[in-house]
Amino acid sequence: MLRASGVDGPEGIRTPDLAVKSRLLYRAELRAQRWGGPTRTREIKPRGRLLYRRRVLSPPYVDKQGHRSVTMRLASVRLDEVELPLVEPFETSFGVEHNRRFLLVRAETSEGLEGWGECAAASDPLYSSESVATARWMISERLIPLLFRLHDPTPQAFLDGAARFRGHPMAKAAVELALQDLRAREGGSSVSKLLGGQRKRVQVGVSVGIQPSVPQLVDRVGRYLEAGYGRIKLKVRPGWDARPVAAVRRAYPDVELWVDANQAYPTRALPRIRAWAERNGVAQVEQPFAERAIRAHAELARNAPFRVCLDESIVDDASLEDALGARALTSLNVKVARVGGMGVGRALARRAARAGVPSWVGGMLESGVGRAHNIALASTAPFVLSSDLSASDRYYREDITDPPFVLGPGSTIEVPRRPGIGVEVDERILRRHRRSSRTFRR
Ligand code: OSB
Ligand code: MG
Repeated sequence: MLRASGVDGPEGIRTPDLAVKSRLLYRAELRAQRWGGPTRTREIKPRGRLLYRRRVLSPPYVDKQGHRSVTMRLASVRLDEVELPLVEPFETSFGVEHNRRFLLVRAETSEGLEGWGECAAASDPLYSSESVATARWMISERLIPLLFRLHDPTPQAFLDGAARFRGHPMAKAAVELALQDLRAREGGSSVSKLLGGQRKRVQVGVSVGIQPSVPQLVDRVGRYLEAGYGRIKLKVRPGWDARPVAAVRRAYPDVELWVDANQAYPTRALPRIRAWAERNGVAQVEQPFAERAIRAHAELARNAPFRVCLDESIVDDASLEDALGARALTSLNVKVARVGGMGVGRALARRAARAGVPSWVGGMLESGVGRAHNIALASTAPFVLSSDLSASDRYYREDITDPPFVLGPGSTIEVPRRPGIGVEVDERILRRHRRSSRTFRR
């Protein structure tokens, strides 16, 4: 695979020292300062275009699958901020969301092919430290300029270049996903196929937010079961655990029940969690303790009759190695957003599988764009447990992609087979929900 070359240094990008900073990066910053204003829709006019036109196309290369292909030429990248109303509020231990605000990345090649990626960061840094605002800055001020500097912007070349910037995995993932979609469309295959996905349908479940009352929760779960979901994940927190979990178990004796606390418990709550989870036949307890509390998770997992799943704790391969070494997880939630891309997500799931730990794909209430990527990932071999990927109508009355994802037989969702992510963004619907848009050109 070709890596960044030519004007770039061996590590893919020059140091952001003013003296050696590339003209492009510097210009992008100047432009961003000049245009500012997150709420206005504006086009950034191409400047200094001649300089880049003179660059020659690189020779064809042969990718891993053996397809001959020509280096992708990125013409523009659009960054949209969208606000979609949820069908109902989603409450977790860290807060309640009524509308989901998120970023969309649309990369376009000079041939007019487009690739879409979604950024899972929410308005506030509650799930992790990223937010829409930090991701917007990272993408527009660092990642897009980096992208335009790459000689051949494959997903891997992009991630290699972006690796020198610490953190910001959700911002990085959004761009990488757009490149994955683009690369798949260019080769006329689906993202699933490109990743080596074998499944035609993926096994899914539904994540149920904290409800105003226990009867309302039981009713909500009942309607999801009627709709055909075969696995229920309840959001829990101190004060919303033993009672609601017992009520759901009593009402639905056979349902596969998982719980997710999003780090809400102090480690001293361990015996109580173990007791109510065991008593109610909970199959999996997800991230009850803080991200760094590896030992507490290991303690909970020891001889437990349920799986202990890590979500927030696993952010890269080092954190996975440490957690595996400590036996702190018996299930892995893989979110491309949290780990900084599809490539990393797959690698983590494979590593976990080698250690005998099953994986599944987690969700962040994504729109159809992010969900399509997640479904493609879930179609690959190491993902063996049901994923948090529900039908479009569980999240949004009106999604921005077409066709909608629907729940099929046996609590499954069909993996799109068409090129790329396999669904199209409806620009008319998108415009209705768009709060800002900026287009960057090389
Ligand atoms: O921890 O899985 C989580 C949503 C927002 C933030 C964190 C989480 C979630 C979900 C949503 O559970 C699952 C879905 O997208 O269906
Ligand atoms: Mg979780």
